[in-house]
Amino acid sequence: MARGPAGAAAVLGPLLWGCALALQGGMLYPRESPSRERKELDGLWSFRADFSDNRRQGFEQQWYRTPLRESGPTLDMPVPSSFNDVGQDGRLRSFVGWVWYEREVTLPQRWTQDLGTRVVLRIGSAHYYAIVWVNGVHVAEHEGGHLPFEADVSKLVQSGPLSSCRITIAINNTLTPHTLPPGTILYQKDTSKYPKGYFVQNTHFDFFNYAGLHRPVLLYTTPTIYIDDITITTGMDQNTGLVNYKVFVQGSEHFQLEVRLLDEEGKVVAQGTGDQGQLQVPSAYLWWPYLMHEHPAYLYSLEVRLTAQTEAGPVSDFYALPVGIRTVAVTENQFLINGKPFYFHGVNKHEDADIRGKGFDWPLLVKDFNLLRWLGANSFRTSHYPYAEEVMQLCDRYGIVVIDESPGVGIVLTQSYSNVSLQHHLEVMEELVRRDKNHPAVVMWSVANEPASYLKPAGYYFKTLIAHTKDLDPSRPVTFVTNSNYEADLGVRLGSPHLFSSPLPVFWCSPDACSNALQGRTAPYVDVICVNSYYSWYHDYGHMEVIQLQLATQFEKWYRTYQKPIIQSEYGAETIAGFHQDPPLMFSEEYQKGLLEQYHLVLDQKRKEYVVGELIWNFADFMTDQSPQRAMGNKKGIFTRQRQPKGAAFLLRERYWKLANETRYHGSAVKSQCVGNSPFTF
Ligand code: BDP
Repeated sequence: MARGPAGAAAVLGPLLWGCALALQGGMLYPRESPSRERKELDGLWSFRADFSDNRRQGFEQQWYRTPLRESGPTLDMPVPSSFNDVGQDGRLRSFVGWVWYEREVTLPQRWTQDLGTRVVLRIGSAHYYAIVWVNGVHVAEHEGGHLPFEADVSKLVQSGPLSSCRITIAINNTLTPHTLPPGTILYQKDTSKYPKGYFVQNTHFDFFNYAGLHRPVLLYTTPTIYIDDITITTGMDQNTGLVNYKVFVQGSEHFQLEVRLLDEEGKVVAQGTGDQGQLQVPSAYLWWPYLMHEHPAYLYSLEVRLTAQTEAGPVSDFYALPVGIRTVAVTENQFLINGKPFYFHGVNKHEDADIRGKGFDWPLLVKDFNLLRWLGANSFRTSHYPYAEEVMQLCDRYGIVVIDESPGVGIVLTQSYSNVSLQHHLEVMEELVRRDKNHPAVVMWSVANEPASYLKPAGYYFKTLIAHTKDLDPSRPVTFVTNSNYEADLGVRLGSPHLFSSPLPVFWCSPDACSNALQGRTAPYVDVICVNSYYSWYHDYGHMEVIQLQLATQFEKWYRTYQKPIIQSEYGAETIAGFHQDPPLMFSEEYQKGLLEQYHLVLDQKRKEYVVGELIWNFADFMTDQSPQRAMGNKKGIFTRQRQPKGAAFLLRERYWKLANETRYHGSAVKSQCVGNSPFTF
């Protein structure tokens, strides 16, 4: 959440600023339109890590006041990228504390002179805590490394003769028990073993804590009276598609709004006026997942035009939002998309690659989507944090279904269940839902991965978190991913009734589920049980013969207790590409394949009953902290970190295409997707 001025004192201490819930304003993706321009700030920035003992030198010397090069030496740092792996200095790879980024930008004259123009700085992600100055003036702070934040910098860039501005961003990657994900700083005080002041960052999750400006940074404009947010929900009434819209405007209370829905050919199929309403689309094309229909991922475009009169004359703002018409519903044993059973055959991913770490990269992204489609994968989970907005946009375009996960990974310490942590987690869900609510590809929210849900405070924590997420978005089911024993888990169990309330129609719950909830009979914390297990990997090492029994028991126990659909949300085996051993031994490609096959035998039985999905761990090998368990990272990928297939990728490909053929609802050919933007029609 973007915050007002706060002490920059949080260096390695806890980052705990209280903040009232309920976000101010929207976070629409910055798209060009006849009224909006963009200026990308990707490329080389000046960079310095603050290696001073207390990591506070940058604040003490106010590095933001003058160009960074004047306060000491700087490095060239690519944006977007993690800073860790691009250099040759080992200290930077494992650096913990504040780093400083700076960029000088030349602005178009109109932006600095036209007072009817609003200039906004948007940072796609800065991991983990960021403070931003423009021309030395504090403009924003944000906690959380995986969601965008903005600052209106109009006044600053329009206040003087300058046609350039200097953007300084200080970023701290320290994780504490109250950050998401949580972590702890361990100070080593034994001076016979460690130098004075020695500390390390410990985490409770299994991926490297890459840091920096991971996603695009840009400036964009809107008029001063502007479309601030749009919320869409969709439904079907027989063959008629329903698009419920709500438009939020800032800058004036006196304005007119017109909306038009265009099909892929650019034809207007429905229109309306006012800030909310329902558009009806006769014989609508539905948004179908990849491989479920011959024309998957049909996207309409919702064009919104705002007009207002000001003393300076008329003002218009335009925004076009891709819209997929689809429904999501959950029954006792099925996950339904557009009323048809959907089976998740997909992957878990990470934002991770050589050199750039978690830095956004178009070639990598397109390669990953080509691999997903080659594999016949119809879905993935954004394990274990929200991915870049551009990733979500490609999912919409290609029909790849998403379980959208928060950075709630590694919640295992009692302190991480405190009110401070819960409040921050609630805010993160607000930011996530605000950003991703309009993506048809997103069919479920996951609030966490493998928390210590057997701890006492977990029940209240997850009940509150899930109820809040449902309040934010009553149109999608909510889950969290568990690896607990079904009896010990306090987060998944049945709880007190939660009534679904929304100004817009509720589409996701089946009539029975809704009426049960309304009668107060059952109101589960989660709507779908997502369970991770690593049989014959983290225990019973090497004994693949136990998998079938253990997996069947796992499914039966969960299902008989809760009568909810189940997704096998992780399973897999560490595999070093090129290691071969037959009969299979752990770490060989043969072992990975053998283990998957054992899982598949049980999945094939249970998917006829209540299992609604299987997501392999992991799509690709990825970097982790160093430990004796990890040989240069986690190697459970079916692709290497360089995206080359291991043997298991071919096995999975065969399976996924077979599953797709069995579960396809309509047609066979997959239409290639047009990914261009159509011109505005207003
Ligand atoms: C699971 C975690 C995942 C790990 C995986 C593993 O959810 O983040 O990477 O185990 O150990 O429990 O490979």
